[in-house]
Amino acid sequence: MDLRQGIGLRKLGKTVDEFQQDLLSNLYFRRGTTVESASPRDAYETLSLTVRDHLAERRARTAAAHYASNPRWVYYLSAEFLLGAQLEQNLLYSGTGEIAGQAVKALGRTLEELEGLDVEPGLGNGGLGRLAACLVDSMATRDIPAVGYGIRYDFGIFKQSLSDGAQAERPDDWAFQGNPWEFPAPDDRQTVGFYGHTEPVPGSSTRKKWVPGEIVLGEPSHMLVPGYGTDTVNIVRLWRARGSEASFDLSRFSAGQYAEAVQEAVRAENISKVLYPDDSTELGRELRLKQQYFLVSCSLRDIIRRFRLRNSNWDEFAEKTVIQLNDTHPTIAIPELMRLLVDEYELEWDRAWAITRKTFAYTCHTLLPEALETWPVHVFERLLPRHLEIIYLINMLFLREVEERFPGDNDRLSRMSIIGEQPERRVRMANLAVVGTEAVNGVAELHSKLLRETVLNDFADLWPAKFQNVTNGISPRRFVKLANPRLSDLITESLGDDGWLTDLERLAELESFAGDASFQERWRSIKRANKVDLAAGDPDSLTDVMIKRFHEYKRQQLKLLHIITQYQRIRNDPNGDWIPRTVLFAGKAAPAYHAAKNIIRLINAVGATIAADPVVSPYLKVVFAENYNVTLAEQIVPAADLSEQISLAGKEASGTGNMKLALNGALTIGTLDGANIEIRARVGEENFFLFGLDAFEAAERKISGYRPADHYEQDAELRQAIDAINAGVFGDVGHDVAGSLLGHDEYLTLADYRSYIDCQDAVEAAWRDPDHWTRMSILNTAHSGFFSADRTVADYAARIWRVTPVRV
Ligand code: HBZ
Repeated sequence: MDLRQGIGLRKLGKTVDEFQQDLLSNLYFRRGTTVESASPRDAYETLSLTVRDHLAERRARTAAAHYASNPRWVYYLSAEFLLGAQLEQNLLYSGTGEIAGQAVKALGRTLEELEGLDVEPGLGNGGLGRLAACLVDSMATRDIPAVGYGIRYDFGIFKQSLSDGAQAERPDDWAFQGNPWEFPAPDDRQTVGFYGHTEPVPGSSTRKKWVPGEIVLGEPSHMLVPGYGTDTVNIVRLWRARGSEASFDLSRFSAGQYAEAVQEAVRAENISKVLYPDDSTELGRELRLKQQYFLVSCSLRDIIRRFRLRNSNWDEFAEKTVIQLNDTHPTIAIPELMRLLVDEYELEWDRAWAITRKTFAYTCHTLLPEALETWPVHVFERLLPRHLEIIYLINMLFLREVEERFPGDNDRLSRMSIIGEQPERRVRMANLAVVGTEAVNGVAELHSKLLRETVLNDFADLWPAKFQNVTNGISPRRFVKLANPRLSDLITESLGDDGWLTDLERLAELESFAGDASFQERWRSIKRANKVDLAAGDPDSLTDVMIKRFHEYKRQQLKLLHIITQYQRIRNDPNGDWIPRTVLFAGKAAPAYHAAKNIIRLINAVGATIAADPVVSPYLKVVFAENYNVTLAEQIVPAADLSEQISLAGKEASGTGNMKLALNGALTIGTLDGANIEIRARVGEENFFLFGLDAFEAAERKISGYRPADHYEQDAELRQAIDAINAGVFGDVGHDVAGSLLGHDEYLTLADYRSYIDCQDAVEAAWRDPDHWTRMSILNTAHSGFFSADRTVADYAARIWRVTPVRV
């Protein structure tokens, strides 16, 4: 029987009755229960499976179309995917939302209730992980044959709560009750080696035999990634580590040594146990390197398996395959592909190297030196002995190339070497990623420029054409349509159709409504209704949001100084004409990042002091929303009036929250950093609140001997704010924060304080004129269409991947 005939049995475009029949059949046969005894969880699982069936049918047709056309593939390798909640998205992308809403009544439930049971897989830290999710969404939407590869962590990013104003962490056992969106694929299991030694291969100078000392199984499952407005359904394949059968020691178990009997299996399974919660520092833990190699080894073998389904000539590999490395985390893929080609498939080194270099591309997401990954050579050597040998050979040949171009320039050689020598020998993953790829990109214009001119300057000298910019983007489906249905309806009504959802530049058509009084009135009432839904504070107050990971470079402490200044101003003049403001913070700090956690404590202490103050509390409220994640972002973003993007210029690679907020009509107060620059250029200088040093001035300030105390001494309001912290006005927390500001102030918070405060005053002046503010808000939405991830993906496709879409 032709399997593809069977697929037609489940026809699409169902009526409510048919959908209801499917629900009941799934409830009986897949969930094994009845309407009468179904729990809410049963109903949720049943609905999810029914919606999933619609996508599975499209998935089957996509796979068939891809197989038939043997296309060039994009493989997106990422240690993180922050996919967000699935049910609401899949209802939208499968077009079943309306009938499902009717049909679930048969189960005695509402859609909202069941959506509330959908748990988001928190398999990422922040921007980098969410970017991966937005890009796979847009690849499917643009019909690009693509697979995302990642790790199926048992525990995602920790759950954050506040305990006496301090961050507390709990594990995130996200799939504890099962995950209806996931398809196990046990047939595609892989085995991965670690440790051991290498042996020479007789008659070959480059080939080696690696004899691993530990073997781990990689079990794949996948989540569906539907495109919007097209039939394509791609997948994200996630690997989970398992002990092999041999890792269970039956004889020890029989002897009553239960812990010892499973210790090898436990070791294996620990590889995919938990996501590392550090987003901008590298701890250099061996388990982390193990995770990275586990992801890479499983994924590359899978990619090769897929290649060989339709192809046999290795010279076509790089034509049929492009592998995008999401930061350096999967960079061991470069020596791993060399190992597979040279040692296992017996290609000549030069041929293998030509293929490898043409296959990979690398995206860098940072400029912070402490975020650039390096591994001690001795750790690498123990865990991946063959890979280290390959890296040495790659490095030797590469340095020979550099020496030819820049004879006698030994400083350059040591800067560019893949192996750093000081203070200990380390493998520099960014250098390896640049040497082993065809293209390197930053994630916003300024970031890409600074990469070329600073961190990767030597490499840009050698290979100028390799360096590109691809400005980040976000999914307009998730972050406008789903997050902000009221605004979406108004946009669709005003533009005449919903084509903007896949052609976001069409939002520019809103410009003609920007000055229209009745349109403005509707715009304002939508924002107000979104604030009522969020219920964070008075919906008529200026809702000022700072939502992102806590990090000193992002400068939540600068926002805090503004809050304290405002508090003191109101106290000094209780009868002043103050503008009510709700300041909403949300974000997690890495559990070991004490300075960031101190800032969280101080925010909550200041918030409590203000709440208890009858003079100030009518005008100022500080809210800390716990456990920031994709779902919470979808609730906060539509309600924001003001978007805080206040990192020290030159430190935030791009930012993507800035794009989500601008698209939803928040005005930005921000520095000339990351994508803020591009947002400002598009929405117009007059519709953006700019302050602070630029990246060049900031760098100069540091070089010329920055003294934060100068600002403290010269600015009375700043001094009063810091003195209040030190005097214990907000309790006994805050000494550390104040101490680090006055001590070294690594991120020039005090240098930007005055400019920031004055800019906030300009924000309030603008807020006093609602028509003016609303006009600016509309223009922000109208001119942010560029920041669709569909555009980002089109850029990658045209300039880096060189792939063409395949229509299903
Ligand atoms: O990537 C972020 C950048 O800070 C942000 O500016 C940019 O918009 C975004 C997408 O390009 N970087 C991260 O989110 N980085 C991480 O989450 C990270 C995670 C694990 C690490 C290092 C960094 O080991």
